[in-house]
Amino acid sequence: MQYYTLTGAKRQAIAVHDGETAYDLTSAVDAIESFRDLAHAAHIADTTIDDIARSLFDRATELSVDELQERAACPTTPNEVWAAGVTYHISEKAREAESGMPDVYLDVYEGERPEIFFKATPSRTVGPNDAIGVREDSSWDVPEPELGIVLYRGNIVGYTVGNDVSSRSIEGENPLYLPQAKIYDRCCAIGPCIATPDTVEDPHELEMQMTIMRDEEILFEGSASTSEMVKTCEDLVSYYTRHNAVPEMAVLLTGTALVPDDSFSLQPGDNVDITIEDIGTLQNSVTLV
Ligand code: DO4
Ligand code: MG
Repeated sequence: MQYYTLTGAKRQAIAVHDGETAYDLTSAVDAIESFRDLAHAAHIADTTIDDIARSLFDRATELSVDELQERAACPTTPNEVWAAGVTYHISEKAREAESGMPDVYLDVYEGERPEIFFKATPSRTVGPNDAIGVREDSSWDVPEPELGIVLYRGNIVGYTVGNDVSSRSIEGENPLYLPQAKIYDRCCAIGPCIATPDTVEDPHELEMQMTIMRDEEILFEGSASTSEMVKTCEDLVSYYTRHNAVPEMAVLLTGTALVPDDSFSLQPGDNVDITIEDIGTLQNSVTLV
């Protein structure tokens, strides 16, 4: 099932789409108003999030699918967003090309230990239909479409679409500048929903597409599959949670499979659409930060 956090005039609500009908679960139980509340309830009841949701259907108000899309906000407020890098061949090649120190990227692409880095806090993360940021002190900026793993207490409870917006000029100057290339205001987007593992049967077989528009013109259009990833989601989660007291709710992005040509850089006013099979489309505009 797919879970949407909805903004509203009075309060937020958590809604679910089971493939046929959409339900406002908060209308059934006031105390459940976020994906985290559902995950918490499932944890206490020792059951799945989908089972908790199903148990509320007969008391919940039905919604139209249009309303889900129109009112969709950030699907969860993760305490932390982390990201993996150089998990696809195309990303490894792009990093080698932009860097004066290409060997570090080849070593991590081929190595057993993945590159996993801190990406964002809730204050730096935006949801669907909000603006992602490009830094004013950067000259080369790209969206990075990535499958996001949603974790509750370190366990996989769902998947979302993520955008690891990045400065290639800052990272390319020196790999030690990575935190500045990756972490800044509006550097991360997730959404439009969280699809639970029963809905995403195999996270390693998902088609993804990205389209970048400027003034009604398509500047980039590309597609890839998560089957091209050299690591598994389980591997990435295992390294992220190792010797690391992970927070209650986290998102782990799994690396980019799509890299626009080197001549491309995001500009304020651009629109980025990222679609991942079984999850949906994350749409964001671009602003200067
Ligand atoms: O080492 C740089 C990070 C690469 C990255 O974010 C990616 O491959 O998605
Ligand atoms: Mg990335």
